[in-house]
Amino acid sequence: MTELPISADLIAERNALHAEALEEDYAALGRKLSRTGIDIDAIKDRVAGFSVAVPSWGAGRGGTRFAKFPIAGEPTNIHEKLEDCAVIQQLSRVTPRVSPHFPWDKVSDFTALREEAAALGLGWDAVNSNTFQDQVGQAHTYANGSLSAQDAATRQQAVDHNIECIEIGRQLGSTDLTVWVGDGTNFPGQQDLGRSLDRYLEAASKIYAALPDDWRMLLEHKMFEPAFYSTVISDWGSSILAAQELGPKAKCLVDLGHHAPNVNIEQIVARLHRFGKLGGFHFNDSKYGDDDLDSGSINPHQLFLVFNELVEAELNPRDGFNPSYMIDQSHNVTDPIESMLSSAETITQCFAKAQLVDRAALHAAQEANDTMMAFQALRRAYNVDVAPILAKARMEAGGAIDVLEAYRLSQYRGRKAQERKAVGLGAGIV
Ligand code: RM4
Ligand code: MN
Ligand code: MN
Repeated sequence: MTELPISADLIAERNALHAEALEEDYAALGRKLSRTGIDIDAIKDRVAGFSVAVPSWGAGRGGTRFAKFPIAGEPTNIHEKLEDCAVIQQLSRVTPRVSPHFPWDKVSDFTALREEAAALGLGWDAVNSNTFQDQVGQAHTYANGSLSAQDAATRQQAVDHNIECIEIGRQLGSTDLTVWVGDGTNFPGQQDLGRSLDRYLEAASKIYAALPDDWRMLLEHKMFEPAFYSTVISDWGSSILAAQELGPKAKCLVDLGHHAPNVNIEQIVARLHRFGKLGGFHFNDSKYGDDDLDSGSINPHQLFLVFNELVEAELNPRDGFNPSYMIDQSHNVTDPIESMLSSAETITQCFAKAQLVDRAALHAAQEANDTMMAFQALRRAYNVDVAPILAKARMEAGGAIDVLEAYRLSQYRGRKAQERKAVGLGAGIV
C-alpha cells in the first residue's frame, strides 16, 4: 500500500486528545439508550458496516452556469481526485468507494487505475455515463438528445458509449451502470412526447442487453434541466415503467434533488421498494431544484425519513433489495473534501437514527391508529444526538474522532496548492 495522504501520527495524536471525552459521551449515551432497551454497541456495529460512495466529480469545485470559483490545490484529473477521495476515506472510514464518470475520468490503463485506487484504500462504485455533453471529435451531437434522439446514428453512439462504460467498469471491478440522460425539450411541439420515450426504451434495451449477469443498470430520473419543458425520464413513474420494461437488472436511482419542491421522497422510496425496483441513491440536498447542496444541510429530517423507509424495507425485503448509496453534490463555495466529510457524517447520522426507532412501538401505534405515538416513535429517534456512536466507530476503524479538525491541521490543501497545477476559470460542473 502506498502511503496514505494524511499522517497516521497526526490522527493518533488528535484522537488521543479527544478519546477521554468521547468515552464519557459514549458511556452516557449508552446508559440513556439502554433505558429503552437499545444496546449502543449493536448500533455502533451497524454504523461500522455502513458506507456511502463519493463521486469523482465532486472532488473538484463545482459551479453554476454563471461561474466557477476554483480553489488552489483542487484536483484536475482522476489521479488527483483519487488522492482527495483517499483523504475523505482515511479520516471518515465510511467512504471506501469512488464512483467514476466517463469520459471525464478516462485513462489509458484501467487495470493500473484500479491498482492505484486499491493502494489508496479505495474501491469502485457505479460507473456513470455522460451523453449530456458533446466531446471534442465526437461524430454526432447530443444537442437534440442522446438515447432518445431522432437520429438513429446519435442513439447508437450513446448506446456504444454506455457499453464502453460497462467495459471500463468491468476492469475497475464495478457492478452498476448509472444512466442519467438530459434528453428532453424546451418547447411544446419540439418532439413527440410518446415517440421520444419509445426511442429511449429501444436504445436503453441495447445497453441492458450488454450488461454482465451480476450487473445492474440504475436509471436516474430528473424533473428538469437541461431541458425545461419536458424531460424523457422526468420522474419516478417514468423511471419505474422503463425499469420494468427493461427487465430485472434495471432499477431506479433516486437523486434527492431531482424532484419538484416538497415532493414526498420517502414515499417514492417506499413505492419503488414495494415493486422491487429501488436501486440506489444520490445523496444531496436542495432548496429549489437540482441544487446539489450538502446532504442534510437544508432538510436533515427528510434524509432521516428516507433512512427510516430503508429500515422498513429491510424488514420487508423484496426481490434483490440492495440499494447503492452515493453522494452526488456540487461544492461551489466550500473545500469539496470538507463538504464530503461533513456530508458523509450527516448521512451516517441519519442511518444511525433510523436504527434507533422503536419499531415495535411504531408498528403498534400504527395498528392502533395512535397518530401522536406513531409520530413520537420517529421523533424520539430523530432527536438523539448519535455523534458519539459515529465518532467511536470511526476511531475504532482508524479514522479521526474530529474529521474536520484533523483535515485542517494536516494542511493537505495547502500542500496540494504547491504541487498541483492551477485550475482554469469557467462555468459548469467540471
Ligand atoms: C446530473 C445527475 C447525474 C450526474 C450529473 C453530473 O444532474 O445528478 O447523476 O451524473 O448531474
Ligand atoms: Mn445524480
Ligand atoms: Mn443532479
